[in-house]
Amino acid sequence: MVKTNFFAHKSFYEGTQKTPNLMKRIKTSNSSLFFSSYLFCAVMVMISVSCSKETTDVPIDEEQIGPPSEEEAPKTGDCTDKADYIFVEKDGLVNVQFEEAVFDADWKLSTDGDALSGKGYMVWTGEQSLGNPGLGATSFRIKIENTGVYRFIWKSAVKMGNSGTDHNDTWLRFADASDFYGQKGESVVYPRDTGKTPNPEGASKDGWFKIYRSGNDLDFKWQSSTFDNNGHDVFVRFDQAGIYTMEISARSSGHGIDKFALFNDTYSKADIEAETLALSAISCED
Ligand SMILES: [Ca+2]
Repeated sequence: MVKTNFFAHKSFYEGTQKTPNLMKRIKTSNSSLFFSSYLFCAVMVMISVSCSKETTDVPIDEEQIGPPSEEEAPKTGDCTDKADYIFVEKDGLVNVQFEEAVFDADWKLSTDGDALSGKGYMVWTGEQSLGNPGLGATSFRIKIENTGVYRFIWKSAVKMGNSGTDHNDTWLRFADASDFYGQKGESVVYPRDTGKTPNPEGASKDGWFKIYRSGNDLDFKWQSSTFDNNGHDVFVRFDQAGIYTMEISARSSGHGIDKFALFNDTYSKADIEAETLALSAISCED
């Protein structure tokens, strides 16, 4: 556009060799047109730059990528790094999105299906570690105000194969809690290598329980058992208020975990399954 106008004005100037006054008027007129032309083009360029700036500099809202989040945990303090997260128990409940921790690269955040919540679920895609806990380990710090016994439960799914008895478990440990055990009626079992007995049938080592889900309904459900073929519910006791560490590590590939909860007898399993309770607040200050 600039080039076209420039040559159009040049040819007009070259074709007028009449009198000096006429030349002056023509030159003045030509200069004026020339200036107007540049001004017009400069304005057009500015508008163009302005327009392209508006379309390219709009920040992309990361929250809009993927499925919408059902709920957000409230955060207190300068809380941007997951490594600093402390989940704060309130009124006898710890309610946490499992993906809110720092994970090994072989734990993949996934969002397929309808039953997940939060930003998705974590699924182990690395090697299986059926006999040895510790592979792909991560932890959640939990601040307990109300001491006592809490039941532990997570919401998990079999995301590989079509059998409810494979790809259905992950290791769990509460090493600094006052107690960590499985219970079914009068039967109470403790993890192996803690010095406490009896121990459950099936895998257990170094204070870790194998925590499994059962049944051939493979999609996400709230169920956590230990002790093979004799499912014991899982409990943790905290005698002192303070910050405790919950550890998990990979056992079966293809086991997906969406959320977990610890709850005292104020709540029932049905309350947790309803998923209407608020997520635990996240603090980043000890
Ligand atoms: Ca989740």
